[in-house]
Amino acid sequence: MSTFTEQLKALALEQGFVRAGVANVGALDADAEHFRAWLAAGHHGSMAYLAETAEVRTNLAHPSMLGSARSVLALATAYARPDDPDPDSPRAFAPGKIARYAHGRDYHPLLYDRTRALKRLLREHGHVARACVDTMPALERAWAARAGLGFIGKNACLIVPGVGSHVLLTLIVTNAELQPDAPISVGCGQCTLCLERCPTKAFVAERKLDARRCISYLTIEHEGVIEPALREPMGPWIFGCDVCQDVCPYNRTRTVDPALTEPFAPRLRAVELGAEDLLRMDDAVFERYSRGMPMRRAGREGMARNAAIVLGNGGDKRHLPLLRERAELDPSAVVRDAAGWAVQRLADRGET
Ligand code: B12
Ligand code: SF4
Ligand code: SF4
Repeated sequence: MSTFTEQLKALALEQGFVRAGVANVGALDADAEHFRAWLAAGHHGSMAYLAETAEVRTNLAHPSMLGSARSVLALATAYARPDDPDPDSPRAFAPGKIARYAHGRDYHPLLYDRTRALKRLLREHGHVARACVDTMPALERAWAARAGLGFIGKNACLIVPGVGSHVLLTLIVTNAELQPDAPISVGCGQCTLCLERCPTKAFVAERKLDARRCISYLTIEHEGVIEPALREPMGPWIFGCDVCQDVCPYNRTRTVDPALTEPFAPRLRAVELGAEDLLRMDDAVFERYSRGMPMRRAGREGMARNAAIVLGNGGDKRHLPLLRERAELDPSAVVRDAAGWAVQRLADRGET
């Protein structure tokens, strides 16, 4: 006879999660300290919501999460696809790169759907349950590590042995008393590849990221002008960045059934439309392009800004007429600034 915890985990795998683990919701002491120091150093940049909800993030039994919480079920969803464009090919996109997790549909509804049956089972047994899918205030990586789902790599990502770090996390917080798993003890060893290869040198220490320098933050979360010194290192990234994960040896040995990652199959608009198309889009076209896609978060202005920088970095002078036009006529001062920078950069490089 399997225990209730085992039944829940088996159901999680049936729903499409690749791993499930359980932790008790006792205080996250070391992680909470790390998190507070990270906030105090200002590494969160303009993501003020992280500081505003700091207390809840490390305490799932906080009244604004689930006052009666006893356990958390941590779940991993794999998203890397065999048909993802080759990250090493400069022409993978035309031109410009979008992080793997964003090639397909917005993942939030998918992850919520995958939690439904689990919450139902918990409720049928008289428990209450709340799902956290990225947007709820919980320190998801730290809880997942405590639940033995994987370990935190030097790149700050949760790495699931056998699967890698290309996973999205989901938590189900419940008042059920579930059987906790032990955290796992493997780690990065002597490897430092991610720290060395980060294009913007965003890691201030192992597992400590200054988000203000991270391309993912700059291209997705940051509104307004991007600091000029960080534009060139952004290279081809239009939305998000995968460098510190794509160099990781743990992502070269993964064995995930492609059927599980089917919802993340690249959509044509994500792989066929590139920086040039994005820079041309007006609000109405962007609204259609980004419908149901993660790119919507950056907005037309953010995506056009990123696209202009990528075209400047691309070195192809055929983009000069478009960049000059946007530098003059784009309704956004942020995009005009980025396009003007790109024109100057192409002129300075003197390439064709
Ligand atoms: C804000 C945020 C960002 C910010 C800041 C990222 C960061 N490293 O802090 C930005 C925009 C830069 C970002 C980027 C990305 N993100 Co993000 N992000 C979040 C979010 C909403 C909050 C993260 C947070 O609280 N950061 C604060 C830092 C301090 O906490 P943390 O990174 O979670 O680290 C904890 C543990 O690693 C541990 N820890 C780390 N170092 C140390 C050291 C010591 C000594 C100790 C004790 C503990 C410890 O404790 C930390 C908390 O204190 C979470 C969702 C969530 N609700 O948690 C997603 C999340 C972390 N992001 C995710 C993803 C997929 C990404 C990207 C890969 C997207 C992309 N391709 O562009 C990149 C990866 C960049 C990177 N290397 O971290 C996934 C991560 C999945 C995974 N396998 O780890 C999450 C969990 C979303 C999800 N639901 O799946 N993200
Ligand atoms: S996502 Fe890119 S920019 Fe951010 S830390 Fe990783 S390699 Fe650096
Ligand atoms: S690249 Fe190396 S150091 Fe970085 S997370 Fe992977 S194993 Fe750890």
